[in-house]
Amino acid sequence: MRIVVLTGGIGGARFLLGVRAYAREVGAEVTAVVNVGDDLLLHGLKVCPDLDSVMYTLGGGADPVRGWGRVGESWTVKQELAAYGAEPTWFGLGDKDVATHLVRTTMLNAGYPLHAVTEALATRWEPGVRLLPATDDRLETHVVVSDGEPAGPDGGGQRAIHFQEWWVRHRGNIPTHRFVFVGAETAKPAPGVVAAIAEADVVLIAPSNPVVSIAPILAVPGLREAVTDGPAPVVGVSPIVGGAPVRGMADRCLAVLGVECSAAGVGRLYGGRSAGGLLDGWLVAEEDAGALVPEVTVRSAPLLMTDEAATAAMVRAALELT
Ligand code: GDP
Ligand code: FO1
Ligand code: CA
Repeated sequence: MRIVVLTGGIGGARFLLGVRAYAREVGAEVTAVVNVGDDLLLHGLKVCPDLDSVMYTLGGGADPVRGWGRVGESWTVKQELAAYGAEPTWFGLGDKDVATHLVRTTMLNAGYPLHAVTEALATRWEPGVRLLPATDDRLETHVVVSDGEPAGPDGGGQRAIHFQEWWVRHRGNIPTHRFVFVGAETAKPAPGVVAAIAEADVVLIAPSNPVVSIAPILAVPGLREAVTDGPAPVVGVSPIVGGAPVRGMADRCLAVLGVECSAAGVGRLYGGRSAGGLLDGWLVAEEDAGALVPEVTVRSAPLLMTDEAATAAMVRAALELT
């Protein structure tokens, strides 16, 4: 059996722990297609938060409290950069984490594409899952916000900032108009992505942020079509439980789109595959049983990823929808 998972960072990484546990039980192969929209260049280094969250989590090296970065981290580099007044001071790279970005950036500068660099980094972490970036090309999520100036005839009064600035610096507490996936139009799926989807027995949409984790993956031309026109059933797992994201910023992101923060709201945003959308099946939490998504089979199960066994049970319930 071959399982493809479309995934963001922290939520997706936790889900993948359950997918991997299930896959080990039944002898399945897992490919994770990971969002790169959060990526940024910082102090000359290429940082890929979602790829790193997945790699560190599956490799046993993630900080379980923060969810991002390395466990047992120290912050000397961050403090030294601050002492130089080097901007941005609102985004911190841990010392251990910096080593990952140094190796990645060196390989990228030497001409290796991101998927090859990701594979090389993963040889150390042995995630037990094939990790593929959605694209090797630059694709960054930017956020159009009000700049505090009065709107002019040129439609002024707005500016676009990087997703990390919107989230980490402003915590999303800034008048926000829309999300833009810069570079998406010309991006190509990374080698292996379309083939993995075409050969999959099932495509799972992780309970990741639909707006800034899953949407930028699907914005890569050809990738969405590979999923919607492919042979494999597509089952999504709701990231919203009882009307709230368990953690993270999905509520703020959905509000920007005017989408209700509910399991039904996200299910309808994805839409039914037979109605031009994405999903054949949609797994919601027990408290959200009764959520209706036109043209989609909806079932409920406990959806809190409290531990690997509970998460593997979620995966089993999702696969029962196929
Ligand atoms: P990020 O890239 O680090 O923001 O991580 P993802 O996009 O992969 O996942 C973030 C989302 O995971 C959050 O917005 C939550 O809605 C969701 N999430 C976190 N924990 C849980 C959980 O225990 N159960 C479910 N169903 N969703 C969760
Ligand atoms: N999140 C923060 O809230 N503050 C930080 O300083 C920060 C640094 C950071 C460095 C590397 C990395 O991989 C992730 C980092 N994150 C930080 C998390 C990140 O901003 C977001 O949670 C994700 O991009 C959302 O998926
Ligand atoms: Ca993310």
